[in-house]
Amino acid sequence: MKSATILGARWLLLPSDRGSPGRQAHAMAMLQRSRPWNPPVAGLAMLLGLVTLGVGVACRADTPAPQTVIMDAGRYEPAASTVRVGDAITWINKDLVPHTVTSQAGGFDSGAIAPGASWTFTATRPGEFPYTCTFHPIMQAVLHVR
Ligand SMILES: [Cu+2]
Repeated sequence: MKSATILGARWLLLPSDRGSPGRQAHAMAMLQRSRPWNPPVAGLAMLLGLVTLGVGVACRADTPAPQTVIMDAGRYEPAASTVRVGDAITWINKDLVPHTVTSQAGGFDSGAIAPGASWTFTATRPGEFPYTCTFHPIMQAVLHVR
């Protein structure tokens, strides 16, 4: 508890803690003098930590489920998908013939995806990426990356 208290106080003193050894000594003196204040300060620091942790957990719960596109009967379903940079999206070939997922403007190209196989792509840059199957150009869809 004592080390946590000191850590909490040091963390709050950090912006004025840089610089000359004299200043650091001053900061240490402040630390000594403010000892009766330390428990609430440490409590506040811990509370801030918990709040930050809570926000992190909330954000993680907010992330969408892994995205998939089904290739079947010569179609991509859905024909439009939206992901964020860093998100992964998987195409699953449930058709009887191979297909590809090929961005017309570049950016990604799965190569042949055999029947029953899948291909996963992780978006690295934002943009609109219309894509097609090089074997069946009538197959058209678009991937939006935000
Ligand atoms: Cu195809």
